[in-house]
Amino acid sequence: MKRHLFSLLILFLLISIYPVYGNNTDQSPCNNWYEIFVRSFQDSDGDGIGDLPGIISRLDYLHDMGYNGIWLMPIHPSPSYHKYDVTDYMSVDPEYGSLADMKRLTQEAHARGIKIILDLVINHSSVYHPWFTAASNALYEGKNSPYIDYYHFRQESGDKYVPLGDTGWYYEEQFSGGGMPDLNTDSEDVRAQIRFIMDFWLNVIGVDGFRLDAVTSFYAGDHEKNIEFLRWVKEECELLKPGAFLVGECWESLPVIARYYESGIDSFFLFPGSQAEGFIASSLRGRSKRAEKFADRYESVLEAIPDGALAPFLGNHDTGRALGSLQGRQNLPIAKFAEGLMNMMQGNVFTYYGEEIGMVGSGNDPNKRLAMYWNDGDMTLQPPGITTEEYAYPPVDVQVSDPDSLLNYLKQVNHTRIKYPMIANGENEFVFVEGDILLMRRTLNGSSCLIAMNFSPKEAGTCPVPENAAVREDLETGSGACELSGTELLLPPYSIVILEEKE
Ligand SMILES: [Ca+2]
Ligand SMILES: [Ca+2]
Repeated sequence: MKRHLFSLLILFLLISIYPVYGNNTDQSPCNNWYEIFVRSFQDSDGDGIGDLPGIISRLDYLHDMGYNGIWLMPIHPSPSYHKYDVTDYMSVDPEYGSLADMKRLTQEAHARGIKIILDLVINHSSVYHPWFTAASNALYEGKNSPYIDYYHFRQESGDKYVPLGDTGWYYEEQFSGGGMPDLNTDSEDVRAQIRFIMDFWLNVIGVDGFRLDAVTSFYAGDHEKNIEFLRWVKEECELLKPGAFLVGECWESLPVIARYYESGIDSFFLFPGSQAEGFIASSLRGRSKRAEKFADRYESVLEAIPDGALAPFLGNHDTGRALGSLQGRQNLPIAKFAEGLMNMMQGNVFTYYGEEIGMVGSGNDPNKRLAMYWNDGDMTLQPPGITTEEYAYPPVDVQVSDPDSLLNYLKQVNHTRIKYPMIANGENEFVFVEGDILLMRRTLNGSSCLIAMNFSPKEAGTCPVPENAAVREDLETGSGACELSGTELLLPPYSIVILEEKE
C-alpha cells in the first residue's frame, strides 16, 4: 500500500511538472497561414454576412490551395463591423454563428490538417463590455467596484485619456475615438480573465493558438514591460496547451521586433518586409542587383532574429493590399514572383484572403476588406464605408481553371513549401548572390534543398549549381521553364527553382 502511494506521488509529481518541462523547445513546424476577415469571406445563410459555417464550406478550397493554417480576425460579439472592440470574449458574434459552429470549424479544419488561431484583442475591450459598464456605472454613482481596476481610470486629463462624462474621471484609450478603453494588464483579475479566455478557446473549443493584437500598446511606449507581459502570456499559454502557437502584431522596425522575440512568443509579423516600402517589394523595384539587395536585407533579418520563426507577409487588413504595393495590377509576373519570393523565406508565411487571386484595395480600412471574389453570384455584402469596389483579376472560379493564374501559381508555391519543409523550417545559407541571381540552401535535420531565383523581370540568367543538383520544382511565372546543363542552371525571368543535391 505504501509503495502504491509512493508511485501515485511520483505520478502526481510527473503530471504537475509536465507542462513546464515536458514539452521540448523545438518549434513546431511553420505553416502557410491564411488570414480571414469572416464578414467578407463566405456567407452561408443568405443574410450577406460572412460566417463560420461559410468558412467550413470553403475548407476544402483552402486545403487544396495548400494553406494549413487559418487566422480568424475577431469573431467575438462587438458593436463594430471589424470587431476589434470586444463586448464578450467568451462567445461568438451571432452574425458569425455560434460556439457550436466554432467548434465544428475547428474540428473540420483539423480533419484537413489545418490549424486555427484566433485574434486575441486584449489591449482594450469595447466601451460596451460589461466590465467597463460596471466600472463606469460605479464611478458615476461614486461607488466602488472591482471592475474599476480592470481599466486605467484617473482624475486628471492627458494625452490618450478620455473623460468619463461629467464624473471628473478619465480613462486610458490608446486607439482614440473607437470606444476602446485600454485594459489594465497589471491587474491580477484581468490576468485571471485572460487566462480563463485562453483556456476556453484552446481547450474547450480546441483552437491552436492566437494572433496577439497591438502588442506594443499594452504598456504604451514601454517595450520592456510589453515584453515582460508577453512572456507571461506565452508561459500561461504553454501551461494551458503545450505547443500552442502565438504570433504578435509588433508594427515596428526590425531591431524592435527582434527584441520582442525575447518574450518567447513564437513569431512576430515581419512588417519591414511588407507593403510598398518593405524590402520584398522595394528590392523588386530596383533596376539592377535586385537579388543582391534582397539577400542583403534578408541576411540582416536573419542576423537580427537568429532563433525565432519569422512571419513574413505582404499585406493585411490594415495595409493596402499586396497587389497595389507591387504595382502588379497590370503585371501578373511581378505579382507571382513577389508572392513566390515571400514564400521562399523561412518561417510562418501569412497570406491575406483574396491575395491569391490578386484582389486590390487601399485607402480607408473597409476598402482593404472587400468581399471575397468567389464569382459574381456568390459574394458577401461589402463592409460599410467602402469608397471603391473593384477587382483587378478574375474571381476564384475562373482562376481555378486557368493554369497560368495567380491562384494556381500560389497553389504550386504553397504545396512546394509543404513538400520541402526545409524551406520554412531549415537553416539558411547564401550559396551564390550576384546581380539578379540568388541561390540559397536550406537544411533541416540533415536534409537540404537549393532555391535558385532570377529577380530580373526581362532577362534570363545563369546560376551556378553543384554538380549533383537536380531540378525538383520549377515555379515559373510565364516566361518558360528552366534548363539545367551540367553545373549551369538557366533561369528565365522571375523564376524560382527548387533543386536537390543527389547522394
Ligand atoms: Ca451569414
Ligand atoms: Ca494598453
